[in-house]
Amino acid sequence: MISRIDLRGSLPGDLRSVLPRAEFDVEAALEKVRPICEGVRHRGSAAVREYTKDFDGVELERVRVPVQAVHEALSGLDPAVRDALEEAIRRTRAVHRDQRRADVTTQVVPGGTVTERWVPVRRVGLYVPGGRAVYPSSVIMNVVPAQEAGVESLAVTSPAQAEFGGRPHPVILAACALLGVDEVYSAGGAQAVAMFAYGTEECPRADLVTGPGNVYVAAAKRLLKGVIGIDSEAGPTEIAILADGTADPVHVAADLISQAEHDVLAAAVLVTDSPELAGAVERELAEQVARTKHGERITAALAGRQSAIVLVADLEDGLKVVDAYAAEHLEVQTAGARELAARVRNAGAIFVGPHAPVSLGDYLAGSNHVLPTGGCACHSSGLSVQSFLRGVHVVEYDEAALAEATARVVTLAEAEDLPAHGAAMKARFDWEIPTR
Ligand code: HSO
Ligand code: ZN
Repeated sequence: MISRIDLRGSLPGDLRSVLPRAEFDVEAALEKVRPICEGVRHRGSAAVREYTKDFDGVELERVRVPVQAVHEALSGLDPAVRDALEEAIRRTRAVHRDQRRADVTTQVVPGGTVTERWVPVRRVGLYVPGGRAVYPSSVIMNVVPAQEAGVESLAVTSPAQAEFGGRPHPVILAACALLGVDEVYSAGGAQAVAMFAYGTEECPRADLVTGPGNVYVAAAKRLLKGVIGIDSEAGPTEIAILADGTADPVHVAADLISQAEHDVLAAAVLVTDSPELAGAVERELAEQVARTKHGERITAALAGRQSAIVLVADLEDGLKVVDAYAAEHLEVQTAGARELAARVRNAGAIFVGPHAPVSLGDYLAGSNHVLPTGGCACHSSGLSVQSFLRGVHVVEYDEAALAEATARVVTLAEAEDLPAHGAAMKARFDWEIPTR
């Protein structure tokens, strides 16, 4: 059910081109989302409601969920789910609180300082997927870093669900209530991103939108980037496992299956130097998938071109492969896993050793599960407090420090043929201003 790629000979120069990857064509979706975004831009809430009717089959009177309904969702919440959500919030908050940044002042010269001031984005819109996937855990992963960054105004949106009276899933509402967020909208897809970008009668515009979604959400983010800030485009989920003969095939197979469960486009990639492990994992996959609830979806994901078992000559080559792949999630299940994991450059998050499955990170490790996909882990980070902060340089020089800098500024300004720049310096010291 899963294909093999044999790289035990010499590794190809362009490793990425031989590694599997999901077909996630954001470009192709752009033309579809463009009129939707324009509709919301010009017609506001009426357009959001119209698209919600078309795509989600729900007729909304208002896009915003009444505050009372958000609070009421808590009373219907299963106590065990509440306990688990609360513990997830506690751990996630502990990790993200430590990511806060202090302002840093550098004394450049006597009398001259530059301070890097970290300022939270004022208002953010957080997208929580809905439909087949109901992710209250994603509410936590978006809201907690924004709150810890000091974001003042937070709105959550999630697709309208016909079976819940047109509102997002009640556990999503309950998670919002637990986090103290009561501004929630029943909107998904491109129209939700456009609602945050342009604002509507019901929803004031936001400065930034974050959170994972489907290809239309990704396309809307690409289209509206600039009108609104975005985190990343987030494609289908990915797990890569770097394992040797010491790994337990039962665990490896279970972890591959766990992420394949998300989507037929989800990617599960095992990179190993052990043909024995490869064989054992293949047998385990067949056995475990037959027993699991979403077998069909998982089989499609494992059999898809985005998933594979990659055989390598040794773990050194394995490292090169996982770096080239730049997985959203990487597990290292080898002897000396810690040392090997420390040498990985490209991964959204790294799970070290036999006791750190991705499922732990999806819910309760304290780490964030909104992570770069599609190879973007070589240049981007997962969601964090930093995602909601902007660094602002604050420059303070006294008169003597400015005087000392003047000659060099004038020289550089003249070298760039921008004499008015130099003049702005000289003007402060009664120097002759050249006219041209
Ligand atoms: N693995 C997903 C997150 C998630 N898993 C939510 C379960 N619920 C992307 O990191
Ligand atoms: Zn997951």
